[in-house]
Amino acid sequence: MFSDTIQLGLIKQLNRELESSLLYLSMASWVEKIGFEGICEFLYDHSNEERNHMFKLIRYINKRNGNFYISINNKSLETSYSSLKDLFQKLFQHEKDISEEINFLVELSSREKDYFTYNFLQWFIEEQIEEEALIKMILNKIELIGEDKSGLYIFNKDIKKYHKKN
Ligand code: OFO
Repeated sequence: MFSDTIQLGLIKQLNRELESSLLYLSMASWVEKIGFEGICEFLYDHSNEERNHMFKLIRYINKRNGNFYISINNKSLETSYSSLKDLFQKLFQHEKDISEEINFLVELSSREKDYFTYNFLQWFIEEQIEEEALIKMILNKIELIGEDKSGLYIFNKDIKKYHKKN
């Protein structure tokens, strides 16, 4: 049974995925302006991935014959960061928050005995494990490189190999 509680939880999540997509977009744009085209491409690609996550949720709700809405409030996203490290720290925290929200939804679907949704959400669990690990790995590298300009130059080229294709 596709309860209102589950439907509302999924709607909140799809709006969070949209927010994630816009967050990655604003970060990519900031990075583009400071001249790291490799890191910027990574973030632009990831913005599209987040949009696909939103899409998955929308299509699932439709399959269950539910309804959804997109909620765009007037919240403005940060568009400037003090450093790449600052940006990736914020991104890592964001991904950890999203993971908690997905965990909550899994728990909710189990409580509501909605095993279709429980099963559907397993993909998101796997995805969050990967995303947290990926962003943490990038953050670690950036912390290691520090202010070393040649290190950042090489990393900006290397990041291409971390692009995920979903
Ligand atoms: Fe949708 O996975 Fe990141 O936020």
